[in-house]
Amino acid sequence: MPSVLVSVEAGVESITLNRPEKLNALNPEMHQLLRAALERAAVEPEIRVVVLTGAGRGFCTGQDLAERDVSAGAAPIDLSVSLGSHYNPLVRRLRALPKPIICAVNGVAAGAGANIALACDLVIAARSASFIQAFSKIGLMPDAGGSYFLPRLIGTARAMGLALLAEKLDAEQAVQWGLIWKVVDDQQLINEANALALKLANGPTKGYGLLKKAMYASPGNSLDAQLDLERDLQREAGYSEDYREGVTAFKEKREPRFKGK
Ligand code: LHQ
Repeated sequence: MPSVLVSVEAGVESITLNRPEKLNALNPEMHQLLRAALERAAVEPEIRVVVLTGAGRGFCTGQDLAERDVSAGAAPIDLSVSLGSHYNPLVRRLRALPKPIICAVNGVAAGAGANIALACDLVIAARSASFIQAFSKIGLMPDAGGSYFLPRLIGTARAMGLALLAEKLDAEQAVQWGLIWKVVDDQQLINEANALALKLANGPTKGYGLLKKAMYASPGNSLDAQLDLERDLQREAGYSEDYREGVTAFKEKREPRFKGK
């Protein structure tokens, strides 16, 4: 079985990390397959939403630690190499994808695995899932965007607590803190993720891409800059077929039939 499973149906690309016996810890092959699936989602118009999840009892526990030779005689490892070649491009790809990405966190999300989830647009989690900024347990600091996402999502006090203590944050608490969108019963996770995905797959894809740009530019912008950006992006949205359809449907008192263009 491939270590990342990919399927496309009804406008939804489903990506499943598939190394359950290692809680989907990431190795170079998985990075390559994951990135290829996301590149495909970026270019294929029939894909209008992505769902990312994990097989088994874990979502993803970050870097595969078994791959690192840290024995006394081994040469020091330059971790910036794998961040530069794998993790940073992955997080950038997730954020810049002009289509919504739902992360269905099926179990523990640790280290870079937690932060890959946070890089997605809509995070829903099974009630038994948890998030661990595990880095400090192995002498590292949050990466894969963690030091960016956490303070912005939950504030510096909570971000520092999670990063320093590396304690498990359960899914319920993650929702209460505003780290993720929703928690659902374990058996409902995939149904719920697919229902959200289908809804988004029939939505105004182009508009979704534009709103992602605006939302993710916001933390680094002044109000003035953000207003200018909204003006420019809304111009683009206003030129879309889906805007015409949306307004027409409103006037005709019916549901819109968006084409994603
Ligand atoms: C694993 C892993 C794993 C290998 C579970 N690797 N095998 C990015 C790029 C560049 C440089 C460095 O850093 C990074 C960022 C990172 O992501 S660093 C890695 C951060 N992740 C961690 O430190 C998490 C390590 N895992 C854990 O602490 C535990 O597995 C948790 C607390 C997540 C779950 O504990 P349990 O439920 O007790 O499961 P387990 O520990 O028994 O794991 C099950 C198996 O999965 C086990 O294998 P085994 O052959 O003994 O059954 C683990 O060794 C394996 N596994 N995570 N990251």
